[in-house]
Amino acid sequence: MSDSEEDSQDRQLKMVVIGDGACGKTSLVTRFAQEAFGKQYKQTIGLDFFLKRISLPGNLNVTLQVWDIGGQTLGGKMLDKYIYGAHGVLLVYDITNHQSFENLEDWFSMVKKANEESEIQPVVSLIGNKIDMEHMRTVKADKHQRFCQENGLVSQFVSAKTGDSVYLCFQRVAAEILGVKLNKAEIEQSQRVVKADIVNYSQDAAARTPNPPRSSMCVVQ
Ligand code: G3D
Ligand code: MG
Repeated sequence: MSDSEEDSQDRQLKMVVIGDGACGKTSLVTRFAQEAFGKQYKQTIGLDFFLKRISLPGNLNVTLQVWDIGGQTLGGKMLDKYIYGAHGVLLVYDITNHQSFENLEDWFSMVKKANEESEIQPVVSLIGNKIDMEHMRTVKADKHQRFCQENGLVSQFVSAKTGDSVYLCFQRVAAEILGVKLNKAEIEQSQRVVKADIVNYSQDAAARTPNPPRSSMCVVQ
């Protein structure tokens, strides 16, 4: 069976990456596209998305259709169309840029509005990018966690620069969409660029801890 025939049998999920300019969206999707895990990466010339096949527990393969919104800003005319029908939305901000965090309310409202008439309600994940710049952090982790809890978002921290947790971040959103649980071993494998121990924060622990370690994550259902 050829690759393309195999691909067509996979479940395909639309994932849209949004957030302020310069928060690292293009870096994130480029890093993900280049990860050695999936050989099936194909650049779709002339379109704004690429396809990448990933694996989930239980030998489940899914093809992600990843959309980078490019230079579009809040209020951009085409944005609704990009977001419409997304299964997953990665809401990205830069942990060293407070304004990019403040604008999340508006980005999130846009997601809700764009999907008002859609049958699909996307899984939305809040992505704090640039954790390699922890020393320049201006958005406290507890603010991030609170925003997740208030809005039911999947909380994640990544570095598009080092690759830290990038594959995992897409994998987690896909798993959440399909109702698949990732176990600790799978999370560790996906997070293999991180040398430090992985701390898995429960929602409560994260809420009580003002500054959880940078590799911590919690999934807010
Ligand atoms: P955008 O697509 O959201 O507009 P880009 O953002 O991916 O173009 O990234 C904007 C700038 O942030 C780029 O720097 C890029 O290298 C940097 N960047 C992206 N992700 C990270 C990260 O995780 N860590 C660090 N330290 N920098 C990051 P330049 O200088 O090229 O404009
Ligand atoms: Mg960009």
